[in-house]
This record gives sequence, C-alpha cells and structure tokens, in this order.
Amino acid sequence: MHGQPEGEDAANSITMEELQLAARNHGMPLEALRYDVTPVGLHYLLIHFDIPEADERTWRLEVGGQVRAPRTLTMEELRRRPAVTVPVTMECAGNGRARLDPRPVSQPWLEEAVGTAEWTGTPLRPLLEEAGISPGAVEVLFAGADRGVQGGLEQDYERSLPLDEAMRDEVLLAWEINGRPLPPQHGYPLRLVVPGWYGMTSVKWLRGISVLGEPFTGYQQTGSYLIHVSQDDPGVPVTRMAPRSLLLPPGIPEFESRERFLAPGRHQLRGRAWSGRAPIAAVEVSTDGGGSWQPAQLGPRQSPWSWVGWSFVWEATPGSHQLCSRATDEAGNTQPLHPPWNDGGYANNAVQRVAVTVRP
Ligand SMILES: Nc1nc2c(c(=O)[nH]1)N[C@H]1C(S)=C(S)[C@@H](COP(=O)(O)O)O[C@H]1N2
Ligand SMILES: [Mo]
Repeated sequence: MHGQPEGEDAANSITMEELQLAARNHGMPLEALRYDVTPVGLHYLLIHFDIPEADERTWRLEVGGQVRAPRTLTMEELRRRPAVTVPVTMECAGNGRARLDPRPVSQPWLEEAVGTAEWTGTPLRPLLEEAGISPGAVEVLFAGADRGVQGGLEQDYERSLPLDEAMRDEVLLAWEINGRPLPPQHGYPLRLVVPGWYGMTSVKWLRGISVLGEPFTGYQQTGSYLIHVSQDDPGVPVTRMAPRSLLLPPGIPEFESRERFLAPGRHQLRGRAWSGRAPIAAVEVSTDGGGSWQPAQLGPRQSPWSWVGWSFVWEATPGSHQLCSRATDEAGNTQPLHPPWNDGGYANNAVQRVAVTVRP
C-alpha cells in the first residue's frame, strides 16, 4: 500500500521520499513528443530497487515451472532465435499520480511517464510452446534480477501474466532498444515487453520465466497494482493502458511555473495519443480548459502498439488560455476531465492542462 501525505500542505508539498524517487526515475520531457520514436535517453524510466549488476556473457534465462521440458538459455541462444522489431508505447501505471488529491506517496509523476521505443527481440510464445505447457497451467511468472524491500517484504521484482495474455504474438523477450543493446537502466541484457499493458508488466533484467498452475500472489501482483477506491475494496488489477493524449507544449516556457508564452496568430498544436485497449478513434482539443472541444487531425499509425500523432490549427488570441486534449479509443474509452481517485494513484488518464499566455 501507499501512504498519503498528511496535513494542510498535503496537496502541494512533495515529501523527501517522493523527491528521492523523482530524482532516480525520470519522465520524458514533453517536447520529446515530437519524435515518433523516443530517443533512448529521453524515454521515461522507472526502477523500483537498484539496477542489478549484469553481464550478457554469463546471463542465463531459466524457463521452467509447469512445463514438460525446462531449459536454460544463454543470450547467444536467444539471439539465434527469430527476431522482430516493433515500436511500442509504454506508460507507467502511476502516470498522473501527482495530480490526485490526496496524493498517494510513490513516484510523483505528472503526465510524462511515457515513451515509444523500437524493441528488438524474439517472440515469447514459441519458446513456451517448445517448453511444453502442462495442462492446468494458468499464468506465466516473470522474474527480474533486482531485489529490494517494498511493503515490508523482501522480494525479487516479479510479475505474472494470465497464460492467454503471455501467449499473444506481440509479447517479446527484447535485447535491443532503438537498434542498440539495452542500456543498464532499461533492463540489460534482457527484458520482457508486453505491448498495450502498463509498464510494470514489462519485467526488466529478466532471468526467469515460470509457468504456474496457480495465480501468482507476490507483492507486485497482490500488494501493489490494484485499483482500490476505499479500504474495504478488494481491488481490480491494473492491466492495459487507458486512452491518453498529450500535447507538445507550444511556445516557450517560464523556468519555474512551466507556463507557456506564445505570439498571437496561427499555430499548429501537435501531440500524441495512445490506448492499450483499442486503436485511437479520435482526439479533440480544447483551448478553454475543457469547456468546448474541436476535432484534431490524426496522423498515420506506425504500429498497432505505438502512439499516433495528431495536430490542430489554433488561431491564438491575446490573453490566457488553457489547452487540453482528449483521446477516445475504438472501444469507446475516453479521458475524463477530472481524475478518478484510487489509493495507489494508478491509471489516472485525466486530460492534461497546459497554461498558455498569448502576447505579442
Ligand atoms: N525488474 C524490473 N522490471 C521492471 C521494473 C522494475 O523495477 N524492476 N519497473 C517496472 C515499471 S513500474 C515500469 S513503468 C517499467 C519501466 O520501464 P523503463 O524504465 O524501461 O521505461 O519497467 C517495469 N519493469
Ligand atoms: Mo511503472
């Protein structure tokens, strides 16, 4: 569970613990929304414990559990398997957490915990098929080589997927990002990539895959990543990304407030939109804080798993404006104007608000 800041300043003051997390992990600067594929150093980063020591020459991936033929693979053996490269938009489930009131204490993301990378790796499914999944298997567990204490429990970072989700064609064991070996912070030498799901599913520093006959009950599955709206709520697991759109902030920023300044006249507003639940159907833009909405133009789709670009022509008039964008996916999911609260601060896809002053 996550704590909550107490007292009058709770809504505004960041705690030292939140600052420590924010200084280790970082978001994607929103101006990087201009790139179809996020340059590696600008992709967001979330690491629960420490980056583990790893050497690809001695790295081993253990595949076992409820399978006929358990095996151990070296990186060389993995690289000899068929490889694919897929652009995937990944977002942290805690994105938007710091906008909630009261604010759950954890990594205090605003809306920048996202990035799109081209991952190269081998599909997981054939590997599981070769291992021979036993009848009665229900989940697949993925273990990282990083270890720490969270919620009072010492643990390896481990997450599971239902068997049918793990067997989807797009699930990859990846060793490259944007055409280069994974850097230490993104999971070197091997990570799982589960397109469409929030980031916690894509286990980094992957050292073990275990087929389970019972659902996994470890901390990152049952003590975390559940949407609870009250104390007695058993909670709903966090799974696929809710639709979200972001606006590339126009003009120039003020250093501290990040408020934008821009000249009057015609401006092309640009941004990105994604959903892990269904393709993006529409993006709308508001220049009055969500009072009225107009359709944006959608750009070409790069891959079913990556964001789409959008644009909108704005005739900016002098004065103060609040720019917002709102995405809707083909399943009819859309972004709320105000964030729905939950105690872990997950999946807050409320519309972004960008304050702009238009002046000559
Ligand atoms: N082993 C391990 N895998 C992990 C994590 C972690 O702390 N340890 N963090 C998860 C979370 S919460 C997110 S959002 C993504 C972030 O991936 P990135 O840092 O490559 O962007 O990795 C996931 N995989
Ligand atoms: Mo995350």
